[in-house]
Amino acid sequence: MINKIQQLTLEIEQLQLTNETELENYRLEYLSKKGKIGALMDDFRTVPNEQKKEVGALINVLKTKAQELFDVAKENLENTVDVTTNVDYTRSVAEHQVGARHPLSIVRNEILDVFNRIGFNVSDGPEVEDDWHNFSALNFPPEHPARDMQDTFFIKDAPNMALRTHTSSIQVRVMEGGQLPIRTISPGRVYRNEAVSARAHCQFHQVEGLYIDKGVSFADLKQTLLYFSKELYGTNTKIRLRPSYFPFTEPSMEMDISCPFCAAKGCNICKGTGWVEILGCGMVDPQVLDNCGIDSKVYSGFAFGMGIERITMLKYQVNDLRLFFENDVRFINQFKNA
Ligand code: 2NM
Repeated sequence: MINKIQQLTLEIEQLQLTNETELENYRLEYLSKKGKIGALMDDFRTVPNEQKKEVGALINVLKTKAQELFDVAKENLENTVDVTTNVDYTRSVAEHQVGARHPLSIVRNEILDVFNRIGFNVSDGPEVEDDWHNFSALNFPPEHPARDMQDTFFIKDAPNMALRTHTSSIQVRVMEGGQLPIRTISPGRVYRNEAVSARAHCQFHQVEGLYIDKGVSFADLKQTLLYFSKELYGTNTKIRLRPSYFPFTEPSMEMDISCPFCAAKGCNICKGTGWVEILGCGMVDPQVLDNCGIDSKVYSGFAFGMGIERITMLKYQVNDLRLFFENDVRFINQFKNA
């Protein structure tokens, strides 16, 4: 009898109860009334009286142990997630909802990328500028209309200071720095005193470029801008230069690209002409070089400037400038995958 009890104890200690079926079989085989431990109770009746105390105690220890094994296994099973159910535990967590980049930033980065690939660095400067860097060094005569209160935001109590009207002011600082040659791109926000409408705003963004070295020619200007246009609008893009005027360049030009929307056949975006204007450019006026401490007898250069809003409106067919400055997420989120 004692042997049998020890035998059963060993037996249950070796069992593995790792699922519902094993657990239930264990319960039936050992714990139920007709199970192996229950059968011991029947045998117990035949145990001689003088041994009953000892054997009874052993049976009780076994019973407790068997019940404990069952309870622990059951608890473990209940706390274990059943990996056979229909849940994919290898799936990645829900994607974090991030915002979209502003369309002006997307286009600015594209422009910077194109020029970065041909050796231009990026330069930056203050948005509040003095008269010299924004106007005088750039050859704006004292009576130029841009110097008028009507066109420029001057700083109250500091009449020599204004919000920059173009990022050329950055390039004056680069030129004054005297590190030649110069190949730089200057992106930034600029300000003009204009009534806000769908087509005009008191703030907008520019990218200006400047290349100064010995022997920089008009041919360099044309090829650089042709490369830029093809990179941004596709390899079939053509460019056209029209004479224009800026105080800081001579000669000065406005550049059109063949309309990227209708392959220059004529549509409502190019107003039937097949061309759309995207930037102004020219050879830096020798006087501007000299103003900035660069010897115009030794060095020459070209410069260009464009409004990022204009390029972005063309690219994404945005028809109201004000959308860029309202930061309405319904507008911005449309550029999530751009
Ligand atoms: C434009 C058009 C033509 C320009 C000139 C300069 C500088 F600093 F070299 F004088 N920077 N950017 C320039 C020339 C800008 O924007 C329509």
